[in-house]
Amino acid sequence: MSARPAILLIYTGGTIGMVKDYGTGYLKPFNFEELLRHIPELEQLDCEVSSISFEKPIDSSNMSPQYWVEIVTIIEDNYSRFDGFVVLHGSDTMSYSASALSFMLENLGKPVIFTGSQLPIGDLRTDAKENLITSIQIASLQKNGMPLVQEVCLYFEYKLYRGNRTTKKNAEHFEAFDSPNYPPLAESGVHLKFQETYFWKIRTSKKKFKVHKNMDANVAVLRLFPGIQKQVLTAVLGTHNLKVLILETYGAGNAPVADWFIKGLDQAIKKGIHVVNVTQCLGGSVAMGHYETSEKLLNIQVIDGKDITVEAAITKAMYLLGNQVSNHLFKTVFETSLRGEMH
Ligand code: ASN
Repeated sequence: MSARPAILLIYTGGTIGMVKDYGTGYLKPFNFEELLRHIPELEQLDCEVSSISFEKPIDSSNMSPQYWVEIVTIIEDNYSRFDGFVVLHGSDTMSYSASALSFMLENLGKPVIFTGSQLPIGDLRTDAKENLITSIQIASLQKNGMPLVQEVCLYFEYKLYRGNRTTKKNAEHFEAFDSPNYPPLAESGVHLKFQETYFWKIRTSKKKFKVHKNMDANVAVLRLFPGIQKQVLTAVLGTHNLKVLILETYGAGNAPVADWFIKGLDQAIKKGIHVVNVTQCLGGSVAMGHYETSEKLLNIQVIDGKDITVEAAITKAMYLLGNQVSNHLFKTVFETSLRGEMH
């Protein structure tokens, strides 16, 4: 290891590196060298910054599990040579990617910090510089010769969050993310203040780093709404090869008690489809059995998503399916916190 921490910047795309196409008026990604040209401040940081870019940077609305594999492979190939990683990513699906990587990188002993921006780096009022510079600083911090942060995080607008606890909450404000069920790991003001008691590293530090690349995307999400029709449920559950259905329920995990609804789910579960109960509320937790309207879900063995975000639930499902967790263990493993994604 070099005396100055070595940080690898991984550029995937997103608004941070976009320019306006004057022909069409749309924002589209441009190349990484261009992006770096806008941040001469990087030279002043007390670490060695190297970079690697997707061959074709993407708007993160085009994100997919194949790209997650590309990112984790870059991290795997460079793991021993770098002290920390900063992933530049579009904000639209950043919470999905940060959640996915938290599962794909098991026993991570180094920081992987996702960041991006709401305005392109070339814009006068950009939020990109602060986000990027502070992310690199956080990634380079050491304590007793070890990286201070040893988990997948998301840094945006002065706050460092556990990545798999975040959700994008605003398309306009610079404060685009929230972590409704878990406190920020750090806040950046005049000083960078860390809340180390909330860090995840304690449970992982002694075990060997392992990268998982099989993500099985045979999952679906169904958000309940008053008036939902039977044929909608039937159509979703009839999806070819469906293995996990994430059910976005009301409040503390409540759902209609109508026969067609419960029977439909029950039959699907008996056929081997896993149904996960996640609340559509921004904050708080599922508490199955608390109300009569969730007791039936409990009885038919619906999985308790507790206080997990939908983003983390989807990517956790893909990860568990990809790792071929057996059908009879799936519920127990899903209900266990693997990377601090649920209580
Ligand atoms: N559409 C952009 C993206 O997610 C939004 C952003 O980065 N602010 O790539």
